[in-house]
Amino acid sequence: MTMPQRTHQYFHASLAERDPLVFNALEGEKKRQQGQIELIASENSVSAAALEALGSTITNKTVEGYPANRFHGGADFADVVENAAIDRAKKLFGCAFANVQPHSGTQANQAVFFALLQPGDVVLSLDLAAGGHLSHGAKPNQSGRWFNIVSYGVDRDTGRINYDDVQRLAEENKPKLIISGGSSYPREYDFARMRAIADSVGAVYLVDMAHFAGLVAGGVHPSPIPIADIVTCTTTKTLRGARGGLVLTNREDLAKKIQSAVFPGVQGSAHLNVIAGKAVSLGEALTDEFKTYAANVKANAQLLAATLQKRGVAIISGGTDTHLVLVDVSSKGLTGQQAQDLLGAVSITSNKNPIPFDSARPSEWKGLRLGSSAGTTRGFGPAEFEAIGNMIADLFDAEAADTREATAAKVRHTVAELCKAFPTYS
Ligand code: DSN
Repeated sequence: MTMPQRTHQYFHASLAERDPLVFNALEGEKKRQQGQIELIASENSVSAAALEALGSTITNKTVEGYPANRFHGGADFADVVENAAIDRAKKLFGCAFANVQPHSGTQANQAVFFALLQPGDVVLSLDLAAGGHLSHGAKPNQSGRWFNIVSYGVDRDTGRINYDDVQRLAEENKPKLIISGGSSYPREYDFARMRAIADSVGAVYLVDMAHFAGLVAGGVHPSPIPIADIVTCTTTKTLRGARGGLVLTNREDLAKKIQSAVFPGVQGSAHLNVIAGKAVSLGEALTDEFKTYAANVKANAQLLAATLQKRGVAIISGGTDTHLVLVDVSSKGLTGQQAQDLLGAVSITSNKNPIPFDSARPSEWKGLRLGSSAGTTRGFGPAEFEAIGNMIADLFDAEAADTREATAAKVRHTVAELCKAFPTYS
């Protein structure tokens, strides 16, 4: 029996044949990634193996529930994949329980809120402008709408969290949940101090390690797992995995609540292709090669910060303990948007960011957030990161000196050479 032409097309025609618009956009994005230096701190590149898992036919499978306890039949391979992701996450982070279904870090946090809190409960978290995250209580987010958020910040002169202030706010407001973590705080958190503060007011302690999870996995950053009640993270960023979230804990009582908060609390069926991608990435993170990568990420970020500082560019908190460098570009007379545009014009990708005590208006933000993960994955080492720091400083200085065209042309050429010398996907 021959297959009807239409059915044959459906299962075999390539994306290029079937949907040139989407195909061309994806090819364009691949070339964009290849031809630019990625410095956005939340970005990275998954392996070709993880990419294959993400694009696999397991995307067709519907499952609700958890391995060996599904609502739908035909879940044997789904269980193999999800169990692999769970086992690898537990081994990698040394925890007793892992939920690998959250579609994102925000949904992982949403599940924690759903598991532990009632609307109106008090949550103490890092202020967005001081480096916090939207899902920890920012006004436009569900967390900020439904919960009573109290924010702690950083000291103006050090750029570091003032833990005495956190203690005071905890005593005054009696939060049910206290959170460490965020999107642009470049320093290590004092997990032990935060644990003591949480204990002193009977709060649950959550660490959102979205940004530095890969550094924890690689053994170059302290782990919050033995200290916090619950740890959430994304699987992207430093962990360089398929895009999604995890919830981890050692507390059996909380694990049960988390399990039903993720499904059926805030999510429906699992995205098995993403869970397969996460399983692959978590397996990769268990290797010695990953440990080397993680050490390099941190060293490269520190070198990038030091290079910029040497050139008179102010770095918030004076440096970094992670992959993330928060630059105060007002030290060179620029706004974050201007700096982002200057870099973007020479194919260096970054994002404007508020710095502590910054304006509420994004157009006035003074910060530029940089990260070393994607470049390190690509193979950039100390020489390349020093060159990147100097190119950025050259671009900033050229604005004041009015030599922007010549400088931009020179930098564009060097960026192209670097991208050619360190190729990504074929
Ligand atoms: N939280 C955003 C960031 O850090 O860029 C997205 O992951």
